[in-house]
Amino acid sequence: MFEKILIANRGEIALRILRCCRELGIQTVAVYSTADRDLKHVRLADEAVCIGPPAATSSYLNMAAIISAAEITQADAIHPGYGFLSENADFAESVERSGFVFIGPRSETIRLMGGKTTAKAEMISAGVPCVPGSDGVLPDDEVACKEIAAKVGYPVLIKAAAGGGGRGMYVVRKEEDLIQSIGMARNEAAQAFKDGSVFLEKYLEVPRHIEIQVLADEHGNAIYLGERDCSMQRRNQKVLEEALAPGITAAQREEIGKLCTDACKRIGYRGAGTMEFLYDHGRFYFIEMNTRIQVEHPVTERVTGLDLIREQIMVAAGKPLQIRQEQVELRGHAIECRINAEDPFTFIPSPGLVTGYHTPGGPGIRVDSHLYAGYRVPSNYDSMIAKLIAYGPTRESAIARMRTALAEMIVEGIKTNIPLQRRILEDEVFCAGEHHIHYLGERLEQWTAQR
Ligand code: MV4
Repeated sequence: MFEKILIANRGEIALRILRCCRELGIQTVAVYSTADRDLKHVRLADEAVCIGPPAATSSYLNMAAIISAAEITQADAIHPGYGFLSENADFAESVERSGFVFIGPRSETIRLMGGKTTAKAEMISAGVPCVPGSDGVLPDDEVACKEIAAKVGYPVLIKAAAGGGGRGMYVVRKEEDLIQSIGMARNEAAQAFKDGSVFLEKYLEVPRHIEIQVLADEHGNAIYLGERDCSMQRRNQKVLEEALAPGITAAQREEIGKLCTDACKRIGYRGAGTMEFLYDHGRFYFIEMNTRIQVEHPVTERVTGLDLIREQIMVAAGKPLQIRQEQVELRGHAIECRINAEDPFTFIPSPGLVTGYHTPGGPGIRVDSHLYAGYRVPSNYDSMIAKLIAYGPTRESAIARMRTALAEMIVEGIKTNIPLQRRILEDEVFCAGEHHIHYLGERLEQWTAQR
């Protein structure tokens, strides 16, 4: 087992990883920017190394600085958390070449899954259902593009092959707009990702966003840990996630789960991963794979009883998975509310000094947060300050516990989105489990108009 792990992240996930290392008897190295000297995990870590100024590009995205910190402290492995360098294949490769273990898949796997068309081609080969669309990237020939779109059927969605996070996507509803939209998508992709390749898919108008959690080791074992519904989002930022997804049957789960683990075995996947799907009219369509631990992993931990960070570390150390698929029991329902330092209705970030902080508790409540009274939320990073997770034997009981927890939680000195989360928990469409990816955006327009 590793003796020392460097945590290449900040905030709640850095603390989450640190706690796991403590439990496993592994020494920890925190790396931090000059804006983050007072982070809770920096104080708790066995060693801490300052890696640069506040701007993420100069610190948490500075590969050389992080690898130097690992060398100086003689760490064995690097845990990248989520965001920052977690899905950067070049970073994973540098980590490997410098003689450290990257806690995640092999760099080649990250590269393969990082390309949307390459990932999709792998999934098609593995028999995983995908959204109908172009066979790989679109050609330059305009007539050929029109033929492809006509065959797929309008509306179509143009996406960047190298992209992520929904940038540079264009919905095209009729042939006369196709070529112009492809041109705009190419320009945006070339700008943002230094690669202007685009592909197209049938546009699904009102899908749900459901993702399957997988875990694989380097000995050819792979298991699925049920799904999460992440449809409650705004501008590609998830707001609330839950496990399991409302309305998905055990038979559907087993079918899609098996396909996902087969795909993992095919590509020699290692570690924790998430296959993202759009769910529409009772069917799953693969869109992307995330090769990192995700923000919303606690809801899966709660319904499975597993510690996903622990599993990531074990698998990265070369240990075979100790759990077989038949032993995975999915029990009850878990909901996560992301608590952000922002205005609850304008979404304008609200960094600053936390003057008072009280966390909720009681049965089925978990709070993952690095906050404490006296902590100053810096303006340089993501505004998420806490994750509130409520569990109950049923979805209704998890909702009831989450309402109680949100009412109990106090964060003073800064604005938070707790009032927004409380409204969502009272929303009849959410409570019926009938929301989709565009629901929150639409509902917010109504709430804003009412004010
Ligand atoms: C789609 C789609 C509809 N049809 N693909 C957005 C981000 C990227 N990860 C994939 N995305 C979408 N792909 C087809 N063929 C709608 C979206 C989409 C979306 C997906 C998941 C979660 C939130 C979303 C918000 C807007 C659009």
